[in-house]
Parts: sequence; structure tokens; C-alpha cells
Amino acid sequence: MILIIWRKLQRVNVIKLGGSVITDKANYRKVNQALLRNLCEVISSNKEKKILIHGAGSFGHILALKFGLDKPGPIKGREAEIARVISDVLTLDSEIVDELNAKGVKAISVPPHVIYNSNKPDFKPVQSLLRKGFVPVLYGDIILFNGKYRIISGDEIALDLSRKFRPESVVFLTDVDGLYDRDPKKNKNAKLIPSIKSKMISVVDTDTDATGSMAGKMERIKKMVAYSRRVVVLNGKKPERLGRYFRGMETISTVIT
Ligand code: ATP
Ligand code: IP8
Repeated sequence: MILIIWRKLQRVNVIKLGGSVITDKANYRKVNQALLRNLCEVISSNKEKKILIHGAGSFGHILALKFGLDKPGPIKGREAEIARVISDVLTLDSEIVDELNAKGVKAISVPPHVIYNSNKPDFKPVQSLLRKGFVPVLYGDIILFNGKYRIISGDEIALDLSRKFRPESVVFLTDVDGLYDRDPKKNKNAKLIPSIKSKMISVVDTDTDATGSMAGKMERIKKMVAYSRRVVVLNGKKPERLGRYFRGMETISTVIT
């Protein structure tokens, strides 16, 4: 009885698997299979209530940029291109959900283009799956509303979910160790920031993909801290760090409060 009440009260955690981790962002529709398997294994070791999100990686950004879908606009005349990208990200999602289930995570996909159908997302399917003990999985997608299309990033979905579910924590897995003072891929001397207050983050444009890359993420995180106790950026290419984080151990990361 006590266990049942505790489970009901238990707050949810949100984890976003970055597209730069699970796919090779430079190669169209290329999944980093071994890494995905390891990450799913680590995720399965954590029994807390959770919602997963993943980025689109090379299943979304390459064609979205090629077709010019990064700018929102009228659906009319763009149907084939929109459907192509939605189909590609759904393919990535199936691969991820399949791998999660193979490792024992009771993951069920919730396609964002279905729940973002009006001014406000309808998160009832997410809530209902959580209540039944499943792990909902959402992802960066293209949403269609009022005759217009718009790309929605996993980071934006993380913010909307935070507003709705007030998660205990939101974890972003990306392909670098955390947030740096400069892009670590372009500056050898970039320094990792282990912890930072959200109001100290200044968002500099780092536009290299269809949804604003790290700048887009930081813009969302700055708002997210109002709804979640802890926001963490971790290197998803080192799955053992996520394992340490789950076990409450110290690990290399950026904690944003
Ligand atoms: P996706 O949006 O496809 O899910 P993602 O969430 O894994 O991808 P990106 O949007 O690709 O992550 O952002 C991560 C990249 O941001 C890193 O590879 C890094 O090169 C770049 N970057 C730019 N500025 C910074 C910074 N100040 N600190 C850390 N990374 C940065
Ligand atoms: O990878 C982008 O989502 P993200 C979605 O989470 C598309 O930024 C379709 C490019």
C-alpha cells in the first residue's frame, strides 16, 4: 500500500537523447548502433518514472535543411517533403523504441505531430502511459497546425513537458561533456562549466542545424529551470556517466540551476 502511494507521488524525470549522440549527424539516416545499445542498457538500470525524448539527428536535420523546412510556412505544396522528413524521424524513433524494449524499458512512442495539433500540446496520451507504468518516448518532429508546418525540436518538447509535469530532473545527453564557455569543437581552449545559474547563461548563436544547436538548447534550458529542480547536460557518448548520475555519484557534466 505504502509502495503504491509512493509510486503515485514519485515525480517524473525527463531524459533527452541528443541527435548528435544516437546518430552520425553528418551521414543521412545513420544510427550509432553500439552506443544506442549501451545507452538503452544504462537507461534500463534506472527504474524511476521517466519520459524520454530524442533528437532527429541525421534522420531530420539533413533533409529539413535541404528542403528549407527549418523556416515554418504553409503546408500547401510542401506535403511530399514534410511527409518524407516525418517518415524518417519516425523510422529513427522505431529503432530507438525497439532497442529500449530489447533492454527491458517499457517504451511506447508518442509521435509529436499527433499531440501538437492546436495552440497547446495535448499531453493526455503521455500522462496516461505514465500512469499505466510505460515510458513515453517523444522526439524532434514536424508539427502541422492551422495550415502551417513547423519543426519542433526535442529541446522545445522538453520545455513543454517540464511546464506540464514539473519533473524532478531534466537530463540532456549530447556529444560533448556539458556546456562550455565556447564551442569545444571549434576552440581547443574551451572550458567546461561544471555548474551555472541559468540567469548567467548568455545565448550566443551557434546555428548549425535546423533547430539552433546548442544555442536553441540553452534558450529552452534557461526557461526550464523554473519548472524542474535540476537540469543537467551530460556526454551521452560516455554512457557510464549517465549510469553514475543515476546512482547519485559525481560525474563530469554541467548542472544548471
Ligand atoms: P539534436 O538537436 O540533433 O538532438 P544534440 O541535442 O545532441 O542534437 P546539438 O544541438 O548538436 O546537440 O548541440 C551539441 C553541439 O553544440 C556540440 O557538438 C557542440 O559542438 C556545440 N556547441 C556549440 N556551442 C557550445 C557550447 N558553448 N558548449 C557546448 N557545446 C557547444
Ligand atoms: O533534433 C529536430 O529536432 P531536434 C526535428 O531535437 C527535425 O532539434 C525534424 C529536424
